[in-house]
Amino acid sequence: MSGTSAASAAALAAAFADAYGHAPEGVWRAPGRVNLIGEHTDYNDGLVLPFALPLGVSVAASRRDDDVVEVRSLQADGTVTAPLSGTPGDVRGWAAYPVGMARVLREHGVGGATLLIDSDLPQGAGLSSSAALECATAIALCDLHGVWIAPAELARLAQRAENEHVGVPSGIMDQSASMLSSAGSALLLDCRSGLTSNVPFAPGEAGLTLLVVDTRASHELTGGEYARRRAECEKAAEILGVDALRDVKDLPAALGRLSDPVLRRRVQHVVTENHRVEATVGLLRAGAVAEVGGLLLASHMSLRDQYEVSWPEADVAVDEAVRAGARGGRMVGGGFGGSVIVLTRTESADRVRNAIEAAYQARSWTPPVFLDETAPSAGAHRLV
Ligand code: GAF
Repeated sequence: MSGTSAASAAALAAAFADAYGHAPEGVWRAPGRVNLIGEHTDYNDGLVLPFALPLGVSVAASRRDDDVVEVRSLQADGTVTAPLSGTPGDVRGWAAYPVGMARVLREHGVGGATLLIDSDLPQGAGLSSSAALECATAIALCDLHGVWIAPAELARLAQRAENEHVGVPSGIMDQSASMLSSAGSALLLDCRSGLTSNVPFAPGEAGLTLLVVDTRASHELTGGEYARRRAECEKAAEILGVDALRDVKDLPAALGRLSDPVLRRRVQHVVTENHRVEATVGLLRAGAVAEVGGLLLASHMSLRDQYEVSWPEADVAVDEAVRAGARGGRMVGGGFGGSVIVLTRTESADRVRNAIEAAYQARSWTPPVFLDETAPSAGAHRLV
């Protein structure tokens, strides 16, 4: 039932009353995201350019005064009740995100709550359903308890909840996109300084469409590959004597100093990806949206060949899209499953979709799902 309308908020409030026997005090919502470009750069102190989707997570909630958080979800069975004083690992699965968030916020004077969660984000599609869940919970809890925390700081606390209470060493991109995005723009975030700037992104005005394709190969950050990439980047930075790969200024010289070919490939990706973010921002600000397609494609090839995080369904979707006339495309998110974006002229969008579907069918893969709504949307906010 999720959605941004007052009607869907009212429906969630009614479901809360059914579930718990009293009305909620409000309904809050936080979006999922697509990352236009800047992949695996956030934990290297680099640049990212995500935007928020119209899809997201809504939370109906009411305060409690017993330092307990009680959560239910319309997408899962059962109720999870956990003390705010609990320890990481004592709650597992989807409930670890809202419970972890509540526990982190407890240090800031936020108390317990009863929550009912609803999501219209596809699970495992790499569109940041976890960050949306954390951020919707965060703004609900802060509002309920009258605690004001700046949105950028809330994004950092949400990242901490995921790192410490779920055990996923994610960077700051997804929570920032969910908290800080504005409608009609992508969010340029400098992950070192925390500075942000809105970059207008309206492909429709240029006769273009950005397709978001769920490849139906499920994405999981809890697997070891994401943590391994982070460790490889930290090792390379240490060998190169820099705080983070963001600081590599002379790429050929840096590559010459690394004897391990794996580390060379990782550094090559991170350094060139930061350049691609800067180039994308320049093109968007100059009104040259169509030219971004080549950078998306370069990003995809770098993620596939240098960073080695792509997957067959993503590679086929991008290849077929380009063959059918798209301007470019790339995998988004952590990798090993999830979604792909494709930038195409609107008049070619059907041909591109058909080409991807036909390629999947020819391989007997689960059909891809094309998201209907992909317009850059507002960050986390209260619905009612
Ligand atoms: C995942 C992480 F959560 C982000 O922090 C980011 O590192 C991304 O993978 C890769 O760019 O979404």
